[in-house]
Amino acid sequence: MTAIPTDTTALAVQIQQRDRRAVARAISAMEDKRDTQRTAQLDLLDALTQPPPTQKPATQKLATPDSICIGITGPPGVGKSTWVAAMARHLRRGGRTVGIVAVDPSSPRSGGALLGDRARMDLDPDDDGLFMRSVATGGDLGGIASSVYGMVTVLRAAFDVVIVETTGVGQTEVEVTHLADQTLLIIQPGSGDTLQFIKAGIMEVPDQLIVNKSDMGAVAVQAAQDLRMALHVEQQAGVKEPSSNSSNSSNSSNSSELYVWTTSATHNDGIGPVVDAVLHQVATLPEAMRTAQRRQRQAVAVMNLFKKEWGQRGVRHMGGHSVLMERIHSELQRGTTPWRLLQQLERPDVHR
Ligand SMILES: Nc1nc2c(ncn2[C@@H]2O[C@H](COP(=O)(O)OP(=O)(O)OP(=O)(O)O)[C@@H](O)[C@H]2O)c(=O)[nH]1
Ligand SMILES: [Mg+2]
Repeated sequence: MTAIPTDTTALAVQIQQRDRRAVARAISAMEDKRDTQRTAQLDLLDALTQPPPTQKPATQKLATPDSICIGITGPPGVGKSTWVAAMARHLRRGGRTVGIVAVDPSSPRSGGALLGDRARMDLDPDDDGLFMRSVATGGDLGGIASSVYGMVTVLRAAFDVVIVETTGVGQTEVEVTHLADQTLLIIQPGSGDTLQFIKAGIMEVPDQLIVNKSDMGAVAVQAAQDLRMALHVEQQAGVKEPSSNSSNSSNSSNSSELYVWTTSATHNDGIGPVVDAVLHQVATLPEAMRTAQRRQRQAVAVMNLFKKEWGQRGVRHMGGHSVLMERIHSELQRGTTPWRLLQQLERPDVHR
């Protein structure tokens, strides 16, 4: 296990200067679940999100709000990793640095497959502006969700764009998307996924819908049409019956804003326009809205992580869902970082 050095401020500066070894070390340390590491992890995350003391070098960045985090999700095998690689190449061509966390549900251990992944994804192993790390979940994404949160913060401090790939469309994958400024849902033509997403209410989640493997021809065109139709129907229903779920209604995305793209990741077709549209949308969002949106997503993420740890009993102990949500919101508003807040909440008996 990699430990964080006691001088977290120095490590934070190295990360902000994109020192690869520092980034790799901090990323590995975020996976360390030992209590003894907790304080150092929190100190580092704080240091990464506070303005540096003086004389900021040109390369130095803050973890927020400069950088952009994009979530890529979708069922197994739809081409997410191929898509992420094409996206990374596009961003690098445009001069943006890129950090990638690929959450892998099948791999039994993390990190080791790093170089293999890079080669498999056809990414330049010597490119200093690109960093990639695979994270194994051993099938339990819930168990590592908070580590991924930390990793994203580290990468945000070092790179212009951070991409998080998660496989699946279950509750936890959706939760991970709360880390992101935008979430892209990738689906496979002809798989029947469309129907599944509508039934599962997943349509609320993504900011962009992508039918990949457009090189498959008619079946891809059909899948895109099905999705557009489904969105139209959902939109109509939404007008008649507004969502009563508060966490959904405040989600920035809604079906009327969604656009269905078709791409081919292997043929590098159609990816650039999606990526450019995403960057444009995030960049042109007024600062106040962006802050509000990020805070809302953080609040949902904190609530979900808290529930995962303490269950409904924990929520009741904190005075019920709405009291707890209100507290989370006001703490975030006051500038408490999500991980500090989570730590406070994780010890409800001490902090009440
Ligand atoms: N025809 C076609 N095949 C593609 C396309 N994109 C990806 N593939 C293929 O689909 C397979 C799965 O691709 P990955 O990128 O590993 O898919 P993934 O969604 O990351 O898979 P998991 O991480 O295992 O869930 C590979 O054989 C790719 O070559 C595409 O646009 N067209
Ligand atoms: Mg993949």
